[in-house]
Amino acid sequence: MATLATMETYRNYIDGRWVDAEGGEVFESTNPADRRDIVGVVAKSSKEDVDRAVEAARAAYNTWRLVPAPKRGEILFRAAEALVKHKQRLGELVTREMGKVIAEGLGDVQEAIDMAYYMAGEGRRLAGETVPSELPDKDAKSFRVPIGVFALVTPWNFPTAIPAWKIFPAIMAGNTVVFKPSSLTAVCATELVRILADSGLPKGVVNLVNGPGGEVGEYLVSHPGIDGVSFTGSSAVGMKVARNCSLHGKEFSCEMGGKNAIIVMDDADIGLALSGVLWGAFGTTGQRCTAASRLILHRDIHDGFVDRLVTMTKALKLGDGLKAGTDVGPLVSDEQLRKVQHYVQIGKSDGATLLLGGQHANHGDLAYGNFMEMTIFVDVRPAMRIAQEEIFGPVLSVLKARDFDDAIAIANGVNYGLSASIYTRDVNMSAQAEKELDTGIVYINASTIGAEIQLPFGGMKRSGYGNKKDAGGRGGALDLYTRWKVVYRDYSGRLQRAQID
Ligand code: UN1
Repeated sequence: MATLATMETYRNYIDGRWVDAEGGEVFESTNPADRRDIVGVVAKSSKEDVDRAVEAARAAYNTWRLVPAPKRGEILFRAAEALVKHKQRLGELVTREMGKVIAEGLGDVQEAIDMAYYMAGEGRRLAGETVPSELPDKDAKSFRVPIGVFALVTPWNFPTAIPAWKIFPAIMAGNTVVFKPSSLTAVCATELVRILADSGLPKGVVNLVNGPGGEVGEYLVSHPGIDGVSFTGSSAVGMKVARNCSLHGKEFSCEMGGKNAIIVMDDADIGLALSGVLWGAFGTTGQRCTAASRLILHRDIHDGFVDRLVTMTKALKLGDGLKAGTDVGPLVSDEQLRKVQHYVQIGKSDGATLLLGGQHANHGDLAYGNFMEMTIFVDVRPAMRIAQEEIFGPVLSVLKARDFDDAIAIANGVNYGLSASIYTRDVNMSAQAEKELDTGIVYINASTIGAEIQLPFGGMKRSGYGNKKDAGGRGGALDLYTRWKVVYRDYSGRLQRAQID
């Protein structure tokens, strides 16, 4: 276990240099599986640090936007190679700082690797259109241009993947960025930026400022030197960001929560559905915006399914994600633990039946961590708060549906719309579900989590503000980080009038 004396300080990265916060202040990032373990001491920034970072990004933008995109992509290719080389170390760091089990810590880094290779290649495409003109000797084309300086504000639940979703496409497209990660995973964020810095990125293209979201994050996103904001986090903060950006004409994308449902129909492969429910509800300790927090069971299979689910859930081992055999890690912080416990109380007082879990687990090895038992509520009605609000923990609300239409209505009857899933063997029913589920992502015979980076990621309704998705695919990240420019070139040497001649 590290002690403060041996501890490295994780500094800000501004204009190509690792620097302390102006005020010299620091904060600690701790291991959620054992709060005595300090993962790192991190620079605690203030407004002055943000000003310097924005200034550096503005200056770098003038030259970076003119670097040919394939050359920008080459730097990401080198970063991808470095991430592969350091995958094990970084994966362990993700687990130590955020708590997810090591297989998922490695998966987090793998998602960053995937995005790095994908965007490295995109540097050689970044395609626009060439279309025929309606007039002779005239050509017409469109191409993507960068937008300027982006503020990237990221959550703690994917400490390397979500920053990668945002930073890599933004810089490949020619923008420069100021990156403000969650303070809970500042060390992982710093390691990611180190890899980029060591991959030959010119100074000022990526700037990192660590510090409290309420102060540093808010100041950053409303800074007049910022042209666009990409935010992933809570709905309350996202709404504020969206309002502020609209007011000042900034590009923005806010990815927020979910209340994702898995529907299991009476004809489903029950074993397959059970494994998908366990993975979706308790993987990452329920701390994904795509987590399955509602299970909608066809009434004919409800009781048998719940029995098997409880038995399988009891067999999952809660513990330190770095230890072999652990299935589910801690919650990221004490604050999250309290929030999840509060929802358990709400569920009980709203009349749902607590079938399993519901307690803070603090016996033996778990004494110093933020561990929460895996929790299952049955007799949940659609209007209950535990069936409507995002809990972001290992709490599953089970609802009963009469038939397919009822199941779809329950699934859609929430303000969120990120991810949904249906288990059925009926091909027609799966096609209907695909059409009717009002979510950005639909899974058929698979859980609600595990989106891949080559397609857009984002939700409908309150799951996202801004008309752009911030990650994945050309319809996602590239649309957010670029604008279309159109050029008409008339080489006829005479006045030609479109729509008239
Ligand atoms: C998130 O929880 O914010 O689709 C992102 C998934 C992951 C990303 C989740 N690839 O579950």
